[in-house]
Amino acid sequence: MSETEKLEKEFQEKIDSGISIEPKDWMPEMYRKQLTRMMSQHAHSEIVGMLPEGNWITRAPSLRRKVALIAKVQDEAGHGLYIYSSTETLGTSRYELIDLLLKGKAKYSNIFNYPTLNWADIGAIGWLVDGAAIVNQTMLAKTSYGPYARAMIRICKEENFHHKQGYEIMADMMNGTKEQKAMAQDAVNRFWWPSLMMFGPSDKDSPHSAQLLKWKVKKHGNDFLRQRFIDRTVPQAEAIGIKIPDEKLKYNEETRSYEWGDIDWEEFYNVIKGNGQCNKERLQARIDAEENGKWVQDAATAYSEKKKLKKEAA
Ligand code: BYC
Repeated sequence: MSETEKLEKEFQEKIDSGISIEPKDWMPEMYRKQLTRMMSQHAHSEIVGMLPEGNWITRAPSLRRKVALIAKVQDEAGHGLYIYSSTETLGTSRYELIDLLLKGKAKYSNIFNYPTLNWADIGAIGWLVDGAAIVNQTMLAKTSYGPYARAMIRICKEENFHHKQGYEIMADMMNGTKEQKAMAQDAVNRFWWPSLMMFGPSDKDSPHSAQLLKWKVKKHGNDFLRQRFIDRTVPQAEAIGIKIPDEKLKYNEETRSYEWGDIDWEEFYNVIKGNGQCNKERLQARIDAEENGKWVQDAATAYSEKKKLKKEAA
């Protein structure tokens, strides 16, 4: 057995016995690479995810809703920063990762390439998108890489607030006028299927799942988590009178789980390749933010360099 094979064997044994992998531990280059890919995509999703919701801060229907939305958007920025920091422990700086995003070479969640057309969309995002994120991230809070798992624990707590405020918006609208009910239903009609796509392709079409499951980066496959989300969400929809836009949706008494329809995978791949409704707009917003904020970065760098020189001269 070669030295690398021995290290790989010990690494897998550590994972199998539930010991966390920490930044200074030996790890296969592929583990590092896969985690960097997945975590940076996640960090980018948090940052890009601020855009569709940030759009509605000035138009929130009450002060209470405005405060909650500002806090939520701010939380997403924090999530992005935790995850960029955790990704840096694998050896790639956030500047390199952000550069790839701005050059259109990095992925982020499909869901943020859909427009937010009215206030009900903010409710639907909190309820469905954060709901899907919680199902996925509760699993990731037990992932094998320590810094990612620890970031997820805090993030999940905050996502729970987001989910509740989203569901409350939907419940209030479903208790409102005929027009408000129609708006809430329309938002769910548009966001339901893209939310199911957030879990990624079906296991049989997921190139990364098998290895990530072996390394316990993922604790469950994409299909299992998607089903868990559906089983949790459908009763919530029924409780407030929302109809899930799926003619095939049916409760199966034997499996105690819902049967459901077909995802339009062509739409999914089209969106993640950059051809969704808002991909160009989202990327341009991040490029503008980077360019407009550059003077702040330059000023902070100049200040720290001046301070360093002063210290050296003293
Ligand atoms: N969107 O082999 P697969 C949030 C890509 S933010 C875009 O299954 P994997 C929130 C995938 O990257 C939520 N691309 O991959 C924020 C791969 O492409 P590459 C973000 C997707 O990694 C603000 C290819 O398809 N959460 O909650 O095993 C406000 C094949 O896929 C997507 C995370 O990022 C997608 N949905 O599994 C509110 C969680 N799905 O890299 C809320 C962390 C797949 O080969 N990530 N692709 O070019 C994960 O759990 C996993 O990476 C995924 C995909 C389940 C997403």
